[in-house]
Amino acid sequence: MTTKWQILVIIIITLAVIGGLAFYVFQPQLPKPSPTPTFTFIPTPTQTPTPTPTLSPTETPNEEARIKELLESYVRLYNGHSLDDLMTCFTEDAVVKETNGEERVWTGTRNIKARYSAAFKNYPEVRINVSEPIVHIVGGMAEANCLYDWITAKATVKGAYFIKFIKIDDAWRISLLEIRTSRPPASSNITPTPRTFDEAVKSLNTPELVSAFVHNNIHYRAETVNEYVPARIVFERKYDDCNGFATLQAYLLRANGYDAWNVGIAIETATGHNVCGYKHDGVWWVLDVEGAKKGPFNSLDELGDYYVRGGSIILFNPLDIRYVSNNPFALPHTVFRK
Ligand SMILES: [Ca+2]
Repeated sequence: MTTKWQILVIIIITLAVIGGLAFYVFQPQLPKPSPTPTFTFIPTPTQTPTPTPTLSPTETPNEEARIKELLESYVRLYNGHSLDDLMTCFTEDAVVKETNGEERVWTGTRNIKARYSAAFKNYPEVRINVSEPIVHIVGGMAEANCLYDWITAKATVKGAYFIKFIKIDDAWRISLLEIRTSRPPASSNITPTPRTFDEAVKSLNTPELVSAFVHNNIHYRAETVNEYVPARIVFERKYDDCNGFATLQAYLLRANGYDAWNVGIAIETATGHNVCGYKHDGVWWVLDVEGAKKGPFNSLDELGDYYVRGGSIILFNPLDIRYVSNNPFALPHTVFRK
């Protein structure tokens, strides 16, 4: 005999089962949790020693690397005050030149040794730092620009080296070491930092200002194709190779009344070079890559011979370089020397 209560309980249970089934069937599809990623421990492979490449006598190591090694040796020997070994970095007839205000020159290793000997005696703790070398190889010759710090117990002097190298008996040697100590431009204690090309043309109105600005703001970058670009592009992209440095510096000077040119020396050959050359008080001066000032030269021939003896000399008016060209001879130019 079933009571009312029993019927009620059966109904409740039945409803609960139906409700449960319905929920199971129609439950919202929740995204399945993604499985916890498992981390596999990968053991570090055992280091197999890289075999040192050995060069057969016919192979030549990268010349740029060899020049940088020579620079490193120079710094190490200088800092060790190893006078005799330091002299082996130079050619017998090398020249060391200080172009800090008045120019001072030491020619030949005997005089150069005396110079370094005096420096080591006067500053027993002196050492140097050399950084950011930019090497430019031209056949059996090479050039490098780099920054240096000359550090003594009392002060650090900052400056730049311009170095020329020649190869003797398959070894690179320093034939010229030009030491340029940073100092404020004569006309102003602060180098203007123009934001636009037009501002640059107005504010960079002396060779000293152009040199300082270029040294601090434009970087050397080698090119695989010989590309001449307008001065404005060099200014805006902040890099170029020698012809871009020549165009920008000559443009800034010419726009401020200087007789300034992009001087191409032996540019039809692989050993060609471009500099900004300007005539002032009857002599020629050069602003080279990174603003390095050189000179004076008594004539344009002498200037050209400094880089490539007897090489051709082509003059480009920097204001006439108005488009990008891979063929300099398609740009307006004057042949000064064939
Ligand atoms: Ca270029």
